[in-house]
Amino acid sequence: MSQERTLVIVKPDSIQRGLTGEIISRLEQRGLKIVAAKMMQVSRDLASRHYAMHEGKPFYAGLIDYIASSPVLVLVLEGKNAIQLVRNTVGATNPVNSAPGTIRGDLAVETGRNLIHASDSPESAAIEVANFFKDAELHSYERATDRWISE
Ligand code: IDP
Ligand code: MG
Repeated sequence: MSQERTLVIVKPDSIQRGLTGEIISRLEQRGLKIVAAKMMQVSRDLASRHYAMHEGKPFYAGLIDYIASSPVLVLVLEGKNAIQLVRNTVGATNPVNSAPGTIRGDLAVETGRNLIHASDSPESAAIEVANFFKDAELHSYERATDRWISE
């Protein structure tokens, strides 16, 4: 499997609860490389593009309110199998079902406040990264540890 890039949003509840460092730390310690990061207030327009696939669902209005309610930290993480690795570290959508050891399984209690977004496929990752970052904001670089993380 080649290198992948995936979009992570550290959602408003994570920032409000002071969990930003804890969450980034878990992803970084997994071995993933941060290739982009910014803090931003998500506009309702950007929120509706990002969550377009959920339009019409009962939770949609609340979801847009939630993601636009307070600043977020948006990251692009890179690594071999990064998309699935991050999803696994994030845990199931409903924290009631998220395994202990996952971000949601350790730090969250319900779906509407589940702390973090992560892309779910190569197709959605490509769209989501482009929704939040310009190409010039994505940094390609080598780390001295890369060969100790991937063979
Ligand atoms: P994911 O974030 O695990 O990929 P999705 O099914 O793509 O989950 O849903 C996107 C986001 O919408 C969830 O992370 C959560 O914030 C919110 N959401 C999904 N289902 C519900 C629900 O039933 N009630 C409240 N919020 C929901
Ligand atoms: Mg999703």
